[in-house]
Amino acid sequence: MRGMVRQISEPDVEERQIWIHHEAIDDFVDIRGNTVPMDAMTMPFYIAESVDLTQVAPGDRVSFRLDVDWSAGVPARIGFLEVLPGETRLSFEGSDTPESAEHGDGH
Ligand SMILES: [Cu+2]
Repeated sequence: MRGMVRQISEPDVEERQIWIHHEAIDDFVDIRGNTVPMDAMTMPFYIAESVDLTQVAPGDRVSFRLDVDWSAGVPARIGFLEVLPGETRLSFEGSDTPESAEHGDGH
């Protein structure tokens, strides 16, 4: 998945979270095993212990893998995340929070 970082929780909280405006996901599989497309949106994600967020900041474009285990206490966590080049173009088509509206145009 890809998206833009909006916010990162303080590093000392028990369950770290990162808010990402993610692109549309065509192949999200829900708890019943149904494939349910998800529109682009900003939402919080839990993060695996192993993921280093020290080089990640709001405004960064990122690529990440969401690990889903519906039997776990926290069913979905980001297990891998990397920062993409700043010029990476993301598509937030269908989103209720378009990138241009939040950041203004021209950068
Ligand atoms: Cu979402």
